[in-house]
Amino acid sequence: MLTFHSESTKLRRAKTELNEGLLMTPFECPERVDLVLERVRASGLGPVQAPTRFGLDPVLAVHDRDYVEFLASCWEEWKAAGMAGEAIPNIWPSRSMPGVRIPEHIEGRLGHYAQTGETSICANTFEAAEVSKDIALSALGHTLESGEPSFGLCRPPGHHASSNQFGGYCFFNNAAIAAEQALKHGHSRVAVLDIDFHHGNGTQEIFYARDDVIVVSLHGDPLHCFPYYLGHADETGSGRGEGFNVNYPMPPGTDYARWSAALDEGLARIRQVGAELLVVSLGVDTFEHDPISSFKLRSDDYPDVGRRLAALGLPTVFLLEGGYAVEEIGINVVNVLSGFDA
Ligand code: SP5
Ligand code: ZN
Repeated sequence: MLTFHSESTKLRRAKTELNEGLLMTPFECPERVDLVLERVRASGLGPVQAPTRFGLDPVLAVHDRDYVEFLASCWEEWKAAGMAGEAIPNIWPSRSMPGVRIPEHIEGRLGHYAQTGETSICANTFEAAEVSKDIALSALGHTLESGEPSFGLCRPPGHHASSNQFGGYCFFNNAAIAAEQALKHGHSRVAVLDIDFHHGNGTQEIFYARDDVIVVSLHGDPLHCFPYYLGHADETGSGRGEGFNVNYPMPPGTDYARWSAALDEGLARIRQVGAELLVVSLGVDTFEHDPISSFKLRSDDYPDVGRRLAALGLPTVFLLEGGYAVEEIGINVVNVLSGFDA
């Protein structure tokens, strides 16, 4: 399998993440890329290739222009306003003051475009997000041309990013951008399968009213897990999209037996609707030792995940989402990919 990678994904190196009431070194750190790449190389998965550039048009196909412009200028505006640290949102248009007017001050605009407060914007965040979606689009391009699977070593991740908000370490929704491009290329139905521990709320929002992209997500029950406010089983899509959003929330402590049963159901639905291409939002924060998650998947469960995905028989693009701070991130990612290739 071909891997797409760029050192430029490491341009974003945030210093702060608000976690458990403390400003900590972010879980979503550049070292993640090195750990995965090291394992890709060591395992003989296949060649590693640099992405090509695609510009912002494919981004604007899923994200609002004002949101993209905000991301492009946020850090410079934040510094120009004399702020000492990184751009951390701390005020939102909340239920009691629903905002329709976008403020001018960067502090107010930051809250307008943010879902969450843990993700700070720092130097080169926009540049890294651009490279990350170029990796996704390059991987998609390879799979479209060859029919062969590909792996985009994306960073920052994407699945929490909605049409107009960042959060959960995500800025551009790489999987949504790739799915949308696959449709432009001529496919009539694409599946996004999200196996990151966290619900892919951004991907869900982007395609919620549509039937040309089916979104299936397996994740920690939002009653107990980030992103808390979306990801319930009764969120099934709207209008013509009804039935094309499928959520499998599972409780903390979920092991591979339970998780893989949900996976099989999700795969059956993807098969049933006749999807022609599969985009996998590949998070390995389902791992038993992940520092911010609570599922119990083990390293030797992951090859079987890859085998089950391969059995669908679809052209497949894997895009990295979450998976944190442990040596095993590389092992677990490559276990899925090698299981698929086997
Ligand atoms: C792409 C992705 O996986 N994003 C996840 C973002 C989650 N950020 C908030 C994490 C909150 C963790 N709280 C941990 C409590 C554990 N004791
Ligand atoms: Zn995650």
